[in-house]
Amino acid sequence: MSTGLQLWRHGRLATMTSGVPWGWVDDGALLCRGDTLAWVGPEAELPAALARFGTPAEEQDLQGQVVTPGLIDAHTHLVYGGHRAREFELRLQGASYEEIARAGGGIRSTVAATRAASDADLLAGALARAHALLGEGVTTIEIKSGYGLSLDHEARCLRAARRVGEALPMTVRTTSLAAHALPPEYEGRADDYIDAVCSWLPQWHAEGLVDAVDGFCERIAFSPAQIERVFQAARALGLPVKLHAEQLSDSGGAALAARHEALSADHLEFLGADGIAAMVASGTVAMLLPGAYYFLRETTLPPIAALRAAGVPMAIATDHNPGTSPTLSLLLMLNMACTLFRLAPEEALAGVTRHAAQALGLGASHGQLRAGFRADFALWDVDHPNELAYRFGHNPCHGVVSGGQAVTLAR
Ligand code: DI6
Ligand code: FE
Repeated sequence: MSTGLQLWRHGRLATMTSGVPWGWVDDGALLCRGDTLAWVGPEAELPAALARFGTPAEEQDLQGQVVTPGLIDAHTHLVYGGHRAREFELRLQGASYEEIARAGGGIRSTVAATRAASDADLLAGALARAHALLGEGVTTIEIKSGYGLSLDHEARCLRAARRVGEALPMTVRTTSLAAHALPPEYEGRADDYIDAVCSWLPQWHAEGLVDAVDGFCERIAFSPAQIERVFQAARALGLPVKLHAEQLSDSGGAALAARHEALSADHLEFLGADGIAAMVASGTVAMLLPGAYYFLRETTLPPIAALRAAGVPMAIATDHNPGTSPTLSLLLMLNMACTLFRLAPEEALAGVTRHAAQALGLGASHGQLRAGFRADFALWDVDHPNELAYRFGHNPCHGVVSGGQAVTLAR
């Protein structure tokens, strides 16, 4: 009788479990049962493992390829209509992101394009973007809404996000970011809009569309008091929260997020010592988004050394969105996290595996090659995992396994 076990042998494994650097196993094997890793360890211990688990139905020789956990992009805005190449031109001519936003462009222009897009177009755009990420070994993504900004349009975006997870071999976590910007019909009535968001949340939740709730706490978006109300509504539904905090100024957003036991506080260029202390106390992950830092030509760096010294886990994501980070390369973000933010390559890889999983509340099931975790992994044509952060504009992903199933990568 088939054991249903699949064995992958002779890999060089960056398991990304904590302990040894990279969680390194020089000649290792992965034993999968269904979508889960039943056992991971050195070849020398494989006979004992097989005596325990039985003979595998299938066996593959990885021939020394480097294996990492499937990568995790834990902060994306993948569902939207249109793009903002014209706004990019305006910024190159001297207009600032904030000026464009205040003049009704920026996020609002994407809201108009998103509302005008059909469900099919929204899904097609999101699928194409998610597919590009998958080709770089990304097996888990977070997708935020935030360009619909009404009961119906936000629901359409969240449904598209859910459908990405059904159509592709990826784990998708959805996040409601209705508190992203003020829609034009609420001009001058931000508090009324926040009331509306709080009343819509239970409806999206009842439809199973929301895994977490986010907000944009910034002088061009919502105040800490307004975000607090959204968080209260989220937590009343048992939903975890996260926050775009301290991206353009220090508004105390990280401390507010930490008070609500946020999974992550994101951006953090203007994070101060109080915010760091609050994040330590609540176990909130620092989500670093070097693509937005680069594309907005920010000059204030997030306080990496202080976060590291305080032991705050650091995650890295694309922040893919049409305004401030139109990238679809998580590998490029690894490079930028090292070159721009001075992370070590191993910290960067932990930022898109173990710590990214933690930022999604998936720290006990995703982001490490470890027994009991999901059998998501990526195979790389590199000598060492530090090359993933070293090269840029280059994709050495050679294979992807998601939930124990090999994924066919279109090239
Ligand atoms: N911060 C960002 O970088 C994105 N959203 C946010 O709150 C930008 C969104 C956009 O400009 O479309
Ligand atoms: Fe974002």
